[in-house]
Amino acid sequence: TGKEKWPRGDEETWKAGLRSVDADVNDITKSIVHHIQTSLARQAYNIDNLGAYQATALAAREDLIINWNQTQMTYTRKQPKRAYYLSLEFLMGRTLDNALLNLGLKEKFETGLDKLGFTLEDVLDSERDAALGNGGLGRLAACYVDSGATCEIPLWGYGLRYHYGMFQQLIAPDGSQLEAPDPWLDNSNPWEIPRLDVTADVRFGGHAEKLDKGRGIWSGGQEVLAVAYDCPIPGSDTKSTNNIRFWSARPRRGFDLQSFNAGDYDRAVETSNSAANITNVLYPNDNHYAGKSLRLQQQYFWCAASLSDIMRRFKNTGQPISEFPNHVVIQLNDTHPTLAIPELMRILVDEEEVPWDDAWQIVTRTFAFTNHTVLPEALEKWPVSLFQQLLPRHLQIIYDLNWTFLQSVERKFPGDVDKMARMSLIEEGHGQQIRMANLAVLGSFKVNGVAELHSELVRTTILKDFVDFFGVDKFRNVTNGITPRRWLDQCNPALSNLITETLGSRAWLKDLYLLKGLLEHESDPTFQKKWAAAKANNKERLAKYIKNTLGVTVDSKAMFDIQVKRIHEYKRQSLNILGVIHRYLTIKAMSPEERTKVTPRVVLFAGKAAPGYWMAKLIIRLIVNVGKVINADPDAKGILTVLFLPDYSVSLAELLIPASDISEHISTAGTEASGTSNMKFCLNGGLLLGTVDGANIEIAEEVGEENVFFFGHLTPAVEELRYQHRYHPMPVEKKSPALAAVLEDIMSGRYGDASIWEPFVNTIRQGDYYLISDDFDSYLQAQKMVDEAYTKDPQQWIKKSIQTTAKMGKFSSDRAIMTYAEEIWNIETLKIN
Ligand code: NTF
Repeated sequence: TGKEKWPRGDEETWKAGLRSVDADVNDITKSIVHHIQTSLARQAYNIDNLGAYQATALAAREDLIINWNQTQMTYTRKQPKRAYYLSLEFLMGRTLDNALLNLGLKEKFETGLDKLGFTLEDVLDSERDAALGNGGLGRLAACYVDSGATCEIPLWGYGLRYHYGMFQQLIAPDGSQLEAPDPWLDNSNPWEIPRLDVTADVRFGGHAEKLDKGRGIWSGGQEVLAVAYDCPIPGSDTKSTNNIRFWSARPRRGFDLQSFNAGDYDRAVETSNSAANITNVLYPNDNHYAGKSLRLQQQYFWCAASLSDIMRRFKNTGQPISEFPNHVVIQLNDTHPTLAIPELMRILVDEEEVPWDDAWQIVTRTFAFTNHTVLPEALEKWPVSLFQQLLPRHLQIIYDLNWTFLQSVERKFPGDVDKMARMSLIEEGHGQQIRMANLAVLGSFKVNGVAELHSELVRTTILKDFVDFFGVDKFRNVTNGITPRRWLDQCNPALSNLITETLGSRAWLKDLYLLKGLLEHESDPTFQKKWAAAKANNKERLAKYIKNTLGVTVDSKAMFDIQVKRIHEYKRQSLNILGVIHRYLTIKAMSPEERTKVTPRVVLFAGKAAPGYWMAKLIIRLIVNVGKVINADPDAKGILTVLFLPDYSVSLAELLIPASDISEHISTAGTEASGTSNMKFCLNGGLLLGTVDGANIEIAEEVGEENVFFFGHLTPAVEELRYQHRYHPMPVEKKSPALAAVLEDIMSGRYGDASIWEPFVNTIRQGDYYLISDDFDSYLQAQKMVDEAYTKDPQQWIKKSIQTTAKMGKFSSDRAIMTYAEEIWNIETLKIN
């Protein structure tokens, strides 16, 4: 109303003390110098780039916090329905550049830093990535919170504050991946605000007792303290600033005093260590379930702390508990947070004394679940024995839910015991296991996949029984998206400036469909030239990085062909490197005269392999060693360069993606749920070479089939082909002589002893689960078309590039987050003044 009473002290004095929100360059330099002096205890004589970064971040953070406060106060006053995104991974990358752009303060900071004797570029480069995620799933969460704030949706993230993020990747002299820890908090993190006042107690172990009417009591065991660290998430060109709350584990009462007094110092320290261990490290598996007890502890710790926080906030509204689902919606990012379902049940039934059936109504109106993979090896199943030990009360609740659930399945499909067995929350057999996906579906009101094809596969394969039971309306699609702020404006200033200059404003950054306006200019030679110049500029920037880090000179005039993503057999980096060897053999067989007609290529790979994924590591080793041979061969000089760039990260992606002419997204059909880097490359005007899989399909629909290079078998063929491989195998020599020659070349010892590569070659010769041999020839054909399109008509290529960018509007994460808000969360936007 504006007439509310000032809550404390003298209003004028308070207001005079508030920091100004429209800072000029002078305010900014003052603030930076102030932080250099009083936060870092340094001065002009002993400040370096890292220090300048820290002071700059602290200065920018002030603006974020002012907006953050305003946003949170508005939420508290207006009590909108709020959405919570529970994700074990937030792959944030760097923050400073993004914050300055979103605040609209980048230029002023640049000028200010210049006056203080620093370049903004060096300062930005001093920031260390926050790598609290593995790959697509974690980066998606980061894009979604960016869009939530930008679209002014009351959306918070909840995650874990790992002390060690994604490991650092080193490449040994023999080409193998080595892992080093990533102690990312060592230089302190200016973007987090420790909330030592915001805590939750989380219990593990002990015993559970059942009372009447489904209620229970859980006691004993060990309590761990969760402490909140808040990370402000600014929207673009709005005050709306949301939050990710990261939990950190601490021992409940310092040392275990009893053991301490008994003189058992070691044991005392051990207990305290074990509590803090919970948030020590991110599990480095992508699309793979490993079943580690500490991981289950992480999941429960995070779910319990987040729900207690959400419940406390809900109770502050003064609403009756039955209103909970009208105020709160919780999105489960994959099955990792599924424990939130029995945990909310436990809180409602055991603590709030809500009758069991009413509680289940509340729970099933609160949660929605996103599935991100159909790969069977990624499905989470926890041993019942582990639950018995760590979460005895939750086990009881799950058994009770399952009992009622299976009865209703029996009523709907009488006598279908196979169906019951498949749908049960418990998998029987050598040691019972809890199926987290089944529990997530049962406890959620909506379930979605992340691209059209993937959502259809979810409905017709892994969750078919549940579709039959609940009806198809519960199962939706929300195609993934990416934030155009980071993935074009921030990472590609050359192109972003050209687009803004051409369209006449920056509005496209918040309404990506406006890029369509570029089509008007696609045939304008001046515009085409500028477009090509932006790409050339980005390729030179990358070439410089490669020179500085690997000492290798690459020709920035060559075609840049890039495949960057986690190393996984289903993503088929193997297909790419086999194709490279084929290209190399072809070049070797040419006369010097013929070689002058070859389209020069630089083939770049980057990505991490899970430390326990032996075959993925072998594939890295092969790529590195093939690169060594080719790059040293005078016959290939100037026409083929192959490099593996170590330690792929968000920051490295920001350098690579704007520099691609073509990028590869070549998964076996039906295996890549969506992919999101495909969207990033296309948004930056790189063309796509891919299989008919995941979001590639929708990208082709948008940009036009004529602008993508598709190849390979389609999803429906995959099962049949695998069957043939098993029961009617055909030798590679017969199926693809080209591939046979490549495998033979590998086994010749050219890239190192054959015994090293034999296990890899055998995966293709025997079984070939990912259908390399089936897709190899059509892959080569597609590559040939890429070569021809690039060389024969460069102007046409530029036009394709312009058209691709112009038609990528659909893939903004703003569209995706608005779809969640409108179709799943039933939530409204809220303007912050
Ligand atoms: C990944 N899934 C998928 O493999 C990608 O295709 C997709 O783009 C991203 O999710 C985001 O939706 C996973 O990381 C996981 F964990 F589900 F396997």
